[in-house]
Amino acid sequence: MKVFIKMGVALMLAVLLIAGCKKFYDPVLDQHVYKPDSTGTAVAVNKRHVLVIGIDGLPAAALKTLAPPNISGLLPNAKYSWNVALPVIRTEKDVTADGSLTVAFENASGAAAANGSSKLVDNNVSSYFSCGPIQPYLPNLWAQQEYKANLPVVEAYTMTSATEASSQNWRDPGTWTLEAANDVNGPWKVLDNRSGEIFSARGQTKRFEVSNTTPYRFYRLVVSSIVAINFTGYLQLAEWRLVKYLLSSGGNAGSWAGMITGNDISQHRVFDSSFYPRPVDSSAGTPLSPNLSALRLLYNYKPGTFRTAAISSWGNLVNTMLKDADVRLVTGGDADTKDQAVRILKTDSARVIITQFGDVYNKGVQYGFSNDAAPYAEAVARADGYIGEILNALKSRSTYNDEEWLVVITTTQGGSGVDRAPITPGFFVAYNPMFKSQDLSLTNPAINVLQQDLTPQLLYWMKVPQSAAVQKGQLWLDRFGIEFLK
Ligand SMILES: [Ca+2]
Repeated sequence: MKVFIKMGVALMLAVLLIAGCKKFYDPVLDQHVYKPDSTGTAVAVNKRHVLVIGIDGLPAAALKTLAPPNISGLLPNAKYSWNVALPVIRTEKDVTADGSLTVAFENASGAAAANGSSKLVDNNVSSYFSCGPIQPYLPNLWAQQEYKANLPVVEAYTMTSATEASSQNWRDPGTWTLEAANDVNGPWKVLDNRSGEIFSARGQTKRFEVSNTTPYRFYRLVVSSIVAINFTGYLQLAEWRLVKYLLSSGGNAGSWAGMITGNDISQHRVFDSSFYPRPVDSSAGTPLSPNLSALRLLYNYKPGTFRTAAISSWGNLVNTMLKDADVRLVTGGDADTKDQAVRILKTDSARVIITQFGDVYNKGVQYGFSNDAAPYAEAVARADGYIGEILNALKSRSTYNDEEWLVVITTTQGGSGVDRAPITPGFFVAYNPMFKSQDLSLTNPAINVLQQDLTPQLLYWMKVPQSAAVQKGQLWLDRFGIEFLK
């Protein structure tokens, strides 16, 4: 009996294995079809193609509510996700210069004097503010920064002791609070409370992190004593600086860099449309490593094998991020991008085509990234119409029936994706007529699709090996044989 059960199990496993293999080697989806050439020798005919359509600034929520016919029409034959998380990186910005300083007690010679209050925020640790005698102002001796626009969420601050040597540390602040308010008359919220602080050196910078998630108009450093016990002569301080943190996806540029490099922003570090990776708050950028590019990998794999095209009105995207494309078209706008994509599909032999549309994002910035705003919804519908025209051009190719196209439609992000602006999930739709419709976030185990997954899917489809440099994106199209095909 046991033997029969074992045989039965083995048979079932064999059937499953054969079923899996059959699909994995499905000739319809195989890359090479062998056809005889003029001498009768069988040669491989490469059928695989990829079309990427990126619509900047279209969050999944807006797409789902609007349900434009062309993108939605792909879903019955698509692997898709409505939950494409956007990689963000935490950076910081010194916002001291954005505020205007006032002090409770000015230097006797005025704010602009050698030791006036302007020296407290001049970003020079060698210059210092000095005032005194401070006795009448204690314990409410304060310096205040006011922000009239772009109210910052201050989450850290620094203080630098004065360089003046003769008084040693007697005149350094020893006990203070950092307080915040939206009205100069209060109420003031205490963000940080320090006592018994000692600056052990002249010109020493101390940094303090505070727990704050609220933007405030006023930030106030309230000094209640200086280091010298019972010494109420002079206060001296070289710098007081306010810092906010940024959660940045790098905006559209960071998103595209993620898609094309297969890396997240912590690696590619592209924060703006220069497409130069950079340390934050530094203009000293150097070009992105050329090896961090799906197009470069295609180009290097077998020169001449993969003709590629990049089409967008965003000049820097085409000429920097997508510079390895054989055909680079900087268009006059989205309508032109659509026309050029249609033309390329009809007349060119490009096997990987990447297009970008920017109007949806532009309308989002102007009216909000929601279909409640008519101009935004109209822009989404217009982009969807362009996609319809491009797909029609694709399907009317004379060679279409002998080709295998992976069509990817995706987005950058909802919201600007910079600073603390809300960043909402994007979508990723990978279409081929043979695909079984699947919401990837609902598979078991669920696939957490990321923007940088574009590169591994693209290279896999074109049968080009991944490189070590392109490593953060996850490959999931290779699960074809088991569950992905119709
Ligand atoms: Ca200074």
